[in-house]
Amino acid sequence: MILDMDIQIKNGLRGLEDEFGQVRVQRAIEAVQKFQVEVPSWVFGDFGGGRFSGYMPPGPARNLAEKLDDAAEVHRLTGATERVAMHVLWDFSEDGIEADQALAVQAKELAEARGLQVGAINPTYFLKGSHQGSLSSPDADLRQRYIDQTIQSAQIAKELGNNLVTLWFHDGSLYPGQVDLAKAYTRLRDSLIKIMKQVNPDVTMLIEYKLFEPGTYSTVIPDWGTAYMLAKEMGTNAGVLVDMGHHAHGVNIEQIVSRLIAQGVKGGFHFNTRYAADDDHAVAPDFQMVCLFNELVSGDVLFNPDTSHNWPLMIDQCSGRENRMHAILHSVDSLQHALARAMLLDKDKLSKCQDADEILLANRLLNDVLIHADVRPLLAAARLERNLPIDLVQAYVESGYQKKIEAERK
Ligand code: PSV
Repeated sequence: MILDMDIQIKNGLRGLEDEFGQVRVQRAIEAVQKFQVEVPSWVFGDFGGGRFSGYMPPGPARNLAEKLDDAAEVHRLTGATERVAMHVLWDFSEDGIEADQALAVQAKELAEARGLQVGAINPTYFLKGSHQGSLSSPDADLRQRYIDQTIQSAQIAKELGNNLVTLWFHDGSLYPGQVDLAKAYTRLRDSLIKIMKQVNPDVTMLIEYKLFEPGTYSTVIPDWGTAYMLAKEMGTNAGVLVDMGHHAHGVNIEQIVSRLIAQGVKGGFHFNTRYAADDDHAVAPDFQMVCLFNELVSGDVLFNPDTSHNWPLMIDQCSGRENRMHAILHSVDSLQHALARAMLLDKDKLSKCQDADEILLANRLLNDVLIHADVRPLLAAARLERNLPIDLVQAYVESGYQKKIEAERK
């Protein structure tokens, strides 16, 4: 059986080498082995379910220690998810209003004890008392509370994390006239400028935009243009965070990514899959994901030796129906698929087609990697060399971990 598998992998690799060249295949294997992505602490807890019908996929983590147990299991299988992104009021707070520094210190200790690291710190602007918004709220005291929380988040990111803070604002409105759009924007902008002046220069702040939800008429940062304007006001340590599900249908997200890279704007990713809107489903190894990775690879923001150019990559999903562990493992697998494909592309050949205005030849060349290449043998080779399982989800199913957590977390 193993022998058959070995032969299949070798044959598959040979096929890829014949088509794309040995050098490119080897580079793709190395890229897959180097690839790292953060997982969100909230995918492991009870946040995903409960929105509709109160259903929770079995075995949710009941506290941060259990979330980190699950994250460690994911990292054991993938070797690619050492960092865990955390939400200040979900992970470091007793009352859901104030962040507790001691709990943040504990989070780092819990993470390290499991071979993990604290990743991006997310201020939590959307819990109790923030129905009128956070940094755009007309209530000055409330704004100050969130300004303080953001500054504290930056301190946590500097002292305990990876110097990264990611900001998402739920602020918005349901009806025209409900909110003064200009005033809401300036209150947010001025708060962010105030925050940035008090934040250690080592810390990067990435601003997330979202077209809608919970605001259905307006959100205070609906698009990457607004996020970029705000980042510019905040200075060179601020940038834009792209989340798949935060766009209107038909938006060319890879073009946004390529613009940000070309403009030298700091950027980052929240990966998930969007079928309807902000579904927060597991990442699919689809055409769009490969197009995105194609921009990240050609923009040299993944493995740049000058690490300040590299985009932090995070998964942002919370599985409401499917097994959460399967879903996150599937996401890592899908991202590695997309990366491997993007690495196989012959950029020189593509440029020649573009220069010669060979429209369909360029498109077909891209499709050879985007759609037709079977990179499973390449991923298998990359994983086997690092003593990782070939099939991440199957290895989890066979590990017995799910049975164990379901029994322990009844
Ligand atoms: C909002 O939809 C979001 O994408 C933000 O990044 C939040 O931090 C995360 O999901 C969890 O609510």
